[in-house]
Amino acid sequence: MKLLKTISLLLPLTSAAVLPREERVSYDGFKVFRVTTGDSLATVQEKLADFSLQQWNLDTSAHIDVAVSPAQLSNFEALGLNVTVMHEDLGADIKAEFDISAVSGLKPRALPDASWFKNYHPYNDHLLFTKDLAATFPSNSEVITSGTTVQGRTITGIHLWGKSGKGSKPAIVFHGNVHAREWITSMTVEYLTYQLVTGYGNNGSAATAMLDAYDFYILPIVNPDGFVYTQTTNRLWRKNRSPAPSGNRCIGTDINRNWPYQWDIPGGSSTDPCDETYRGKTAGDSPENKGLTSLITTLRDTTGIKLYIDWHSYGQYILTPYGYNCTAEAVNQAEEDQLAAGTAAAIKKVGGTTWTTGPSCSTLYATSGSSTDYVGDVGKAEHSITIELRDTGANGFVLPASQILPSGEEQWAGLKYLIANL
Ligand code: 0X9
Ligand code: ZN
Repeated sequence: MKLLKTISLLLPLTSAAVLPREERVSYDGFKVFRVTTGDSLATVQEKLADFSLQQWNLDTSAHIDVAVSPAQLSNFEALGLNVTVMHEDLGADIKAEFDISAVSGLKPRALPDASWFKNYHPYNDHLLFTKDLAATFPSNSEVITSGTTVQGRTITGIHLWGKSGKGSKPAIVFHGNVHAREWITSMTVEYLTYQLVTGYGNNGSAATAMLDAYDFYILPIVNPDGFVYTQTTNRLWRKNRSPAPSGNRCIGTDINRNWPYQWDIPGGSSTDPCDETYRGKTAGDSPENKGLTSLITTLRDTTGIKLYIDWHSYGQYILTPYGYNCTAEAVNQAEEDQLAAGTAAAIKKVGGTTWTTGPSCSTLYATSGSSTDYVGDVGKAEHSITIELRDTGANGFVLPASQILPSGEEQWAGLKYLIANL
C-alpha cells in the first residue's frame, strides 16, 4: 500500500490541504477495516502496496486499521484478507457522531450540567464550558492559558486548588486533544474536571482529598487549530496546522513528536512534512509545544510536578516512559508498573474494559520528542503517563457520543485509584 502513514497522501485530503477555501472532506461510502497482520504482516503489506489507504494506527504488529475509499472497495475486498469491519460507512458514522451545523451554541450558565457529556461539542462551547466551570468555583479555580497556536488561538484550561490555597501543592497536569481527531480525550478530561469541581467540599469525597493535596492544571484541548479543522473540514486530521515548510505542500506538525527532548532519534518520528508523525523543523518549534513546555518548566521550578497525564485515543493503553528507547527503564519503573496495573484494574471494575500497561516504546512503538519523556525527564514529573482511551478498535477515533459518559466514569475510577496511591 502506498501505506498511508500519512493522511495527506490520500488524494482528496491532499487537495483539500492546499485549496485556498477548503471543502469538507467527505468520507461517504468509505469503509474502515481492521486487517489482521501478526505473522503475515509482510504479506499483508505487499497486498496493500497498490492501494491508497488511510491508516489509523501506527502499531501494525497485530493489525492495521484502514479506511478504504469507495473506488477501491471491490479490489480491496477481493484480496481476501482476514478483516473485521470497524465502519460500514464512515461518512454516515461521522454524521451520526456529531453534526456541527445542528448545534446552536451554548448559553453561558451558572453551572454547566452533566448533560454536556451526552454529546460532542464545537470548540467555542468547550471554551465556554471551562470558563463557566471556573465561574462556579471562584475561590478554588481560575482559567489559565498556555501559549498561542499557529492560528492565534489561546490554549485554554483551568487551574484548581484546595484548602491550602492557589499554587501551594505539587502539580498534577492533564491535557487532551493533542491529536485533533481524538475527540473522546477532551470530553473525558472535562468529565474528570467536572467531578473535581462538583465533588469538592463533600465530606470525605475523593475530589476533596485530591484538591487538598494537589494543584490541578487541566488543558482539555491543546491543539485547538487541529480540533476546529476536524469539525469544519477533515474529521480525521491529527497534527497541528502549521504552514507547509518552504518547498513542501504539506501542513502540520505532530505535537507529540515535537517536544524538545530526544527529538532527533531516528525511527520515532518523521522528517517528512507530509507524514502523520512529522516532528517539525526544529525541536520544540511548534507554538503549541512552546506554550506547553513553558507551563511544564514553570511548574517544575516552583511546586514540582507529581503527575502528568497526556490523554490520547484509541487502544486502551496506560503507557509510562520511555518512548524514545525500548530498553531504557525509568528509575521508578517498578512503581510505575504497579500504579499502571492498579489503575487498569480500577478502570476495568467499572465497565469491564481491558487495558494494556507498560513502558510506551516496548508496549506500543518508538516515539521521539514525545510528551511523557519530556515531562518525565526535563519536567521532572514523578509520574508521567500517556493514556490511550477507548476503544480497542470497534470504532477507533469516531467513537459514538454514547460512550463519553462510560469513558468518563471509568477514567474517574482509575484516577481515584492512581492519585490515592501516588
Ligand atoms: O503516537 C502517539 O503519539 C500516541 N498514539 S496515538 O495513536 N494517540 O497517536 C502514543 C504515544 C505513546 N508513546 C509511545 N508509544 N512511545
Ligand atoms: Zn494521540
